[in-house]
Amino acid sequence: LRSPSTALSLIGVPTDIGAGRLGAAMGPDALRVAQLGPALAELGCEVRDLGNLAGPANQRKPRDAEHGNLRNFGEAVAWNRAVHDAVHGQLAAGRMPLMLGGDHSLAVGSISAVARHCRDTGKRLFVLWLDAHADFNTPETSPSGNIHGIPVACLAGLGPRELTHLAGFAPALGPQSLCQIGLRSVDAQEKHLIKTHNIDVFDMRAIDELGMRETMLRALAPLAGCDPSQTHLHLSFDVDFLDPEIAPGTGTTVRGGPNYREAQLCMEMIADTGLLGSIDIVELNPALDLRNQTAELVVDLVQSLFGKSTLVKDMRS
Ligand code: HAR
Ligand code: MN
Ligand code: MN
Ligand code: MN
Repeated sequence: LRSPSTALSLIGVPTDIGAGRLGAAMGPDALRVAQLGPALAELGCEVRDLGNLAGPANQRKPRDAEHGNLRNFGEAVAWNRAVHDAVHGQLAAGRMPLMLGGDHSLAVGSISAVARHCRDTGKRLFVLWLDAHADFNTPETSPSGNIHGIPVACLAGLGPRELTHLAGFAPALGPQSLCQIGLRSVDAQEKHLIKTHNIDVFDMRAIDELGMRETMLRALAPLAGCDPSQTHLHLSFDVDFLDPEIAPGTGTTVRGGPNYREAQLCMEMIADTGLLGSIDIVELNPALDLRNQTAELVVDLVQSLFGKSTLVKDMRS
């Protein structure tokens, strides 16, 4: 059970610098319009909205051979430095950072900061990555040059030094500390990297075959019995994890994702670990949404992450 006084810091990261299309920069405000802060305060969290981080504008630069053949490289590094510093600062102050993205490139900054915090404090880090995509391209394998397709590789130590070494060491994340769930659009070379790095993956085929409950039991098994004072669970939640029928407001939808009830169970089982220490909410794109329904759905799901339960016989709800 989560203590009722979780000190939560909302950090807006209004950028689409790593994405192929514009609009994710409006994600933080869409989440505020959907009342994310008040929804969590209602559950007993002590919520502080720190406002938005600042960073360079998206000039939609083409791939640049001088910068690892990536798009908007310098700008993405600047955003990630800002994210890294903000997240590390909040963790050091004993607060739980919740990133309001922003595209998924920001996870390089946030997770590298969590890794640094865990190294500072001797905690064990575990990252759950909910996504339709693996985000495990390297600059060499990336078909698009979009930096939101490479954060996992950067965290695993593959990629430009400016992104792999934000924490001051690399890799920020050992492959055994990562589990990916919901994948259904993975490039051939990403599959190869996932295999060689032995990443724990529960793709949609696995969810179809096992069901969400068994998937989550297996995904969270490495955390069974972990002491909350010595374990930090980071959730990186790409909105395109969800089926596009319920979550159209994101830039790279892929059909065949988890439905509403599967997503709720996923969140509730993460909440049940009591180990959650930081969160990214990424790839929400209000320009593609209908009446902010995707932001409202995300708020609903995040409430479940913080202990709002559909269990009837549960005193928490
Ligand atoms: N794999 C593709 C690429 O690297 C697409 C990545 C897509 N986007 C995301 N990330 N939304 O999860 O370009
Ligand atoms: Mn901590
Ligand atoms: Mn992603
Ligand atoms: Mn994705």
